[in-house]
Amino acid sequence: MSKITKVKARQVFDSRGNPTIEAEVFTKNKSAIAICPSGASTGTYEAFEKRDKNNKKYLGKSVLNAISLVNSKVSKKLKGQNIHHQERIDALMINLDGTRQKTKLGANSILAVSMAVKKLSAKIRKKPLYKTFLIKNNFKLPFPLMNIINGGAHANNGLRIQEFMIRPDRAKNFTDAMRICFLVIKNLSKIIKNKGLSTSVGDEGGFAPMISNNNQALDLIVSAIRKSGFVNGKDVSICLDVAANELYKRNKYSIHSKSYISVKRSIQEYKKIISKYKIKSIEDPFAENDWISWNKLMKSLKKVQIVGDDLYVTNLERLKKGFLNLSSNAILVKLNQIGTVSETLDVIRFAQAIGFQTIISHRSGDSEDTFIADLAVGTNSNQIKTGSLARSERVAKYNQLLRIEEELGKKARMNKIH
Ligand code: 2PG
Ligand code: MG
Repeated sequence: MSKITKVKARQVFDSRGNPTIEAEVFTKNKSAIAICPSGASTGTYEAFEKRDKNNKKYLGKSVLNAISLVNSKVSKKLKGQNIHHQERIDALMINLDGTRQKTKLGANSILAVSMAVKKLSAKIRKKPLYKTFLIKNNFKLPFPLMNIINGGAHANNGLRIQEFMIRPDRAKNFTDAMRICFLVIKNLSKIIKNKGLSTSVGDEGGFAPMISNNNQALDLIVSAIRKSGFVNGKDVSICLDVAANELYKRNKYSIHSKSYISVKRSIQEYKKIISKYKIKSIEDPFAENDWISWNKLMKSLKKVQIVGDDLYVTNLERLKKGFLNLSSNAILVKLNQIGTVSETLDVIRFAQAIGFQTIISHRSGDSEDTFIADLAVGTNSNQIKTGSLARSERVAKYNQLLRIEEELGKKARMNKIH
């Protein structure tokens, strides 16, 4: 039996340059590290991210208090535990914290430890990480959802919608999926440049040109798909993350332009862009507490993937509510929204049992840690959303998926999307 001898945390930096937690878990002869990511457009019901809030140090963003709790309390609690007992270890941390949203220890400390435990267990068993989750064989590669134009809280261009993504729906394998996205992105870059706009990128590696109209962004993507020799809506589909929490005020939304309009009119506008641009997936079309509007949209659309992110925050109770209310048909899964690997797996298991598509996701503040690439394959998740083909913290996840595909060889298959 391999027992945990020590847990150590340290402050490192995420892709936005903000402090975050790296945890290292030790057994007698081995150790593994994991880094917690951080969001910008966070849901109210997400597990708590503990920061020092001391403006004199790192403008309030340091995580030194959380780190010292890991090095003292968490390390003491986990010492002697069997490294392969992930659920027990996660439960010990949940109980040690004792609050609903993990406010005492912080979900950022708990998650970094939880992921490091999972990695060390795989390392000791000499198994690739992706083989240690839910799936034992017949692994499938996820379709990438590449965020190629950034807006909302991830850029400063004034675009209402946060993420304009592409999904290579007819890719034969993951390598092919990457080739297709590569071509569209390179052509998009040329098109943006030719218009005299900037090709600088936002937090998730997508271009962030100074345009503020959703349709302008969609037109650019349609041109790039066409220029690459693909058919929009067939070979490549456009997918959106509206992040509508940020665009909500007193029962009205400013999704489609700066002015706030009713839910009824917002749905009409959604229908227009869906049919004009052949949009196949919309994440967070309405705000996190607006269950009724989600249901209205679900009832008025056919064959569109409706994804709950801030709505569910990878929380089983909220997912159950969404299922009962017919709120969506897919869930975005982010480990740090809930705070442990075990709870994340519970949510994925339930989502798959009720026929939801599962989409594993990065955060806008991310790191070189590629845990989510393995998680996507190890749970047969249909899709992965991890930014564009720019910024190493995004590309690292795609590169890990290419390695996994190569290792699986002939057995590798692409997942199914509705
Ligand atoms: C989202 C995410 C990731 P953030 O809204 O889906 O793209 O953004 O990490 O800022 O919450
Ligand atoms: Mg989102």
